[in-house]
Amino acid sequence: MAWVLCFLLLLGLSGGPVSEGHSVHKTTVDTLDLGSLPAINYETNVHSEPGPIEILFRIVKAFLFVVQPHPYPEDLIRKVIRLQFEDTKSDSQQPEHIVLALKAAYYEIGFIILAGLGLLFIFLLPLVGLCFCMCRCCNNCGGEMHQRQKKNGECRRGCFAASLLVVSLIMSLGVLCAFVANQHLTTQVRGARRLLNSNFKDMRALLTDTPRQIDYLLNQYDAPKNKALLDLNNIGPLLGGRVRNQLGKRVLPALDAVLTMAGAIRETREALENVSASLEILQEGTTSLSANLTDAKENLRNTLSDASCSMAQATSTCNAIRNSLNQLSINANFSRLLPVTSQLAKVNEVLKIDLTSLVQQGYAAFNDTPDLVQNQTKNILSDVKSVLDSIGTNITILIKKLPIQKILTDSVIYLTQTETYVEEYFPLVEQYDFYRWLGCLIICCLLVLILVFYYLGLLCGACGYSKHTTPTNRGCVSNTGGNFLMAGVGFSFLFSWALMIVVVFTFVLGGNVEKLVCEPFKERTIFQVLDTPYLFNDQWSSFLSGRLFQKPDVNLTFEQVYSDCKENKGIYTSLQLDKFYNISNFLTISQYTEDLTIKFESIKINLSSIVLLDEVGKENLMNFSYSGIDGIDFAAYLAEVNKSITKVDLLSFANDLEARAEQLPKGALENALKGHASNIRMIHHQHVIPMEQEMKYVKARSTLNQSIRLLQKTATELMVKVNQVISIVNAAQFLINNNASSVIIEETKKYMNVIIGYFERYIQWVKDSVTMDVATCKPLANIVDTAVEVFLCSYITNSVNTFWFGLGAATVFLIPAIIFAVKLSKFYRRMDSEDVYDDVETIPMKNMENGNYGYHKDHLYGLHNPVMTSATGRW
Ligand SMILES: *[C@@H]1O[C@H](CO)[C@@H](O)[C@H](O)[C@H]1NC(C)=O
Ligand SMILES: *[C@@H]1O[C@H](CO)[C@@H](O)[C@H](O)[C@H]1NC(C)=O
Ligand SMILES: *[C@@H]1O[C@H](CO)[C@@H](O)[C@H](O)[C@H]1NC(C)=O
Ligand SMILES: *[C@@H]1O[C@H](CO)[C@@H](O)[C@H](O)[C@H]1NC(C)=O
Ligand SMILES: *[C@@H]1O[C@H](CO)[C@@H](O)[C@H](O)[C@H]1NC(C)=O
Ligand SMILES: *[C@@H]1O[C@H](CO)[C@@H](O)[C@H](O)[C@H]1NC(C)=O
Ligand SMILES: *[C@@H]1O[C@H](CO)[C@@H](O)[C@H](O)[C@H]1NC(C)=O
Ligand SMILES: *[C@@H]1O[C@H](CO)[C@@H](O)[C@H](O)[C@H]1NC(C)=O
Ligand SMILES: *[C@@H]1O[C@H](CO)[C@@H](O)[C@H](O)[C@H]1NC(C)=O
Ligand SMILES: CC(=O)N[C@H]1CO[C@H](CO)[C@@H](O)[C@@H]1O
Repeated sequence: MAWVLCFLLLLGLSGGPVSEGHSVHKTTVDTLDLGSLPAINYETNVHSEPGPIEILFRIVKAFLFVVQPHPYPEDLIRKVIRLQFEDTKSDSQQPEHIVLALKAAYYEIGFIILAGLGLLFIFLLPLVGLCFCMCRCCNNCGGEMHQRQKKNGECRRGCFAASLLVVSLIMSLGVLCAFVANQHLTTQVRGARRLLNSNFKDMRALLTDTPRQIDYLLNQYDAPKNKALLDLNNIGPLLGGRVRNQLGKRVLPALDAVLTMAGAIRETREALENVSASLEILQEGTTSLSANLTDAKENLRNTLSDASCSMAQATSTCNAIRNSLNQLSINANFSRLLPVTSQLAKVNEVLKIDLTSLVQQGYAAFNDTPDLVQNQTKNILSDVKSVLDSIGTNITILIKKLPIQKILTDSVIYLTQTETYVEEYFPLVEQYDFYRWLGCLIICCLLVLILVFYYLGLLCGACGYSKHTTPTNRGCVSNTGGNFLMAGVGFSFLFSWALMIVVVFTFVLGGNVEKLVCEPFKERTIFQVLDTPYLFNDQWSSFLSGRLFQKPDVNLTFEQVYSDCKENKGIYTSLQLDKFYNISNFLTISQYTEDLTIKFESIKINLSSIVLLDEVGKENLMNFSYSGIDGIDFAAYLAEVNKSITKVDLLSFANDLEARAEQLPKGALENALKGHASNIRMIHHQHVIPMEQEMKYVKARSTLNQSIRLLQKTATELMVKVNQVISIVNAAQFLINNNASSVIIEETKKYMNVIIGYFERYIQWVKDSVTMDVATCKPLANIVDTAVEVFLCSYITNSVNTFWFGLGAATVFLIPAIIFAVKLSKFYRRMDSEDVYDDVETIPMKNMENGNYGYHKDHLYGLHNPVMTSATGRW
């Protein structure tokens, strides 16, 4: 009991902090490896294997069930125990006592009857023996050495011999049974030391390993602490990274927009350049075409002003030609378009500032958030670390304050004392067991002696028997046999009462122990009695907790403790230590959490140093929007590009001209017109075809078209876009400067919860370990099992019960053995006289009732029976 108490103290004080249900980030916390608590290895295996003798045990148990079939009298035993512990106040309880005694007597009726019979045996048998002896001494009761011949003499003799043999055999079995039981107990007692030592070893393991387990629990504090420190050292990536990710949701799109805008600026410049270049090419092409066409037109006009055109047949044709002259001109006049040089110059000015690199700086600054956080939390970190150290120190101090060492030393001393005690007294026990063994052996030997007489008697009687001898002239062997039988009878009378005393004593004792302790222990009903409230102490509802903890109102039952320990649960659970030293109260992390929270809340992170886009960048953007590309006459450009090169197809114009010339009278005019037609065809081939088909021009047109459209698109939303981008950037910057704190607070909380989660996990683990795994109390159950089930029941009670069973059977059968032996000896022993036959062949004469009528004096035969004079001969 003392060491149980030690464990309670030890465990109750080994507390730590406890949590209040923070949201724990499982994934992170699960990486916290706390290892597994080193289990205590117990080696005791309380399991007695009696071997073949088990059959005897069962027979005895069956016999006991017949003797005492009542169920376990819980109420009766409660009342008896209560009486024991109550002050014997008054006589007013006398009737109650009587009722109780009657109930007990009723319960014990089987034992009482058998014990009564045993007592009867004890008192009557010596008395009967005495009477019988005296009776025989007076030559009565078969004491006279005369045998009456009877018709069925042979048959009776055979019957008696057989009966005696059977009875002797039964008795032999009984003796054997007693002998085996006696031997079994001694063997078991010799083997008990190993079981005892194993129990001691387990107890020692429990005592020495429990502090180790608790040390392990405490040392594992390093695991969450190191994990927390690691997280604290990585506060930049962990906390800063989270903050960056959160802010990034708004900051990165802003920077991306600026970057896009920078790209748009470069694109604009390219488009402007494309426009300029293409325009130049096209202008060049059209200018020379225009000049040639103008020349051609002038020449044609000069020709038409010739006199021959005023002739009648030619006038209409000439007029028609003159009217069509206007068509001989370029259609797409690129010289009409305003060039984009000023815009290009402005955009080039804008591009002198590298907006892209400014944006990259913004990205870089923003991505440095973790470093910034790391730099700005340096002081806090050391504070938090010191709090963690302080928690660890506090726990250690708490543990150091525990009187564990002293308690354990005490327990060990107690254990050592007990062990020494056992060491010292076990030889004594063995010695006493040897005396007991010797005593029982002697008792068995008494019976064996009697049996030997009987067996010898039977043997000699059987050997010495001859059909033809008359009782008076039976052989020496036969006579000796008879005497042996009588000797057996004598010893039976001598020893039987002593044997019966042993039997009755062991029967009442062993039987009751079996019925009142062993059986109910096996069925656990005995616990129901032991756990009855107020049984042993009328102030204590629970004796166990009252005794152990002075807190009797806690429902601690023997049964629960025993079965919990048998399942090898922790002592904390088995003894319901939570009712006395609630580990949850010690393991409260909330105070530490508070300190940590304060420290974390004081974290101030100022991200103002992050500049996403400086003023130059913004002005640059604005300058771009002022670049004037929205002033370009896109419609004019598009119109010119869409136009055909010339107003009419020059080839068909030339053909028309030739056809008209044909209508004119043959002459110089016709020839001149035909020459103009071929000149126009040449212009077509020289200029129009290249402009239509040459790559340079085709590309220039398409580039112009494409670039102008792009510029047009850019120009339409230029102001809006630039303003949008600038406002997005400003908003993001504002977020960083002002509202980042809310993000930071939120993320700090999450970060802190992760760290606190480590400790919660640790504490939960400590609690679980303490309730389930620390100081598993199997040895306590083992000790009870060893003491009650093995030593008391299996070893002692079973052996004792088997002993009295065998001995009792043998002793009881002494009575029939005596009767048969006495009867049988008559047939073996040589008689002094015998019935006289008138004729051997005829029926013998009736025996005379008295006198020596019909006797033949032995001297008539010249023989003297020496046994007659001996003491045994008179039995
Ligand atoms: C400029 O001209 C080149 C070559 O024709 C072309 O590949 C490019 O796409 C044009 N750029 C723009 C912005 O129109
Ligand atoms: C083309 O446009 C320019 C400028 O407006 C003008 O001077 C020239 O005469 C035009 N040429 C033609 C053929 O219309
Ligand atoms: C952090 O501090 C170190 C030294 O004080 C400095 O070199 C580094 O530039 C700082 N980083 C940031 C992001 O402020
Ligand atoms: C450690 O214990 C001391 C004294 O009990 C107390 O003042 C201190 O706050 C404790 N530290 C922590 C972190 O709880
Ligand atoms: C103990 O058990 C009894 C009933 O068995 C109950 O009335 C009582 O409240 C229990 N006490 C405690 C402390 O659990
Ligand atoms: C132990 O303490 C915890 C919290 O303090 C409580 O929830 C629990 O019920 C207590 N257990 C007992 C048996 O008092
Ligand atoms: C952040 O620091 C700047 C100077 O670096 C300061 O002007 C500003 O007020 C600070 N912001 C906060 C919220 O402390
Ligand atoms: C913007 O334009 C103004 C006037 O054209 C000029 O003075 C200024 O330097 C430009 N700023 C930037 C950043 O290009
Ligand atoms: C280009 O010319 C086609 C006909 O040749 C006309 O349908 C189209 O509308 C013109 N496009 C523009 C932009 O003038
Ligand atoms: C066909 C034609 O007249 N082509 C002339 C166009 O103008 C250039 C010079 O301006 C002359 O070299 C071509 O012969």
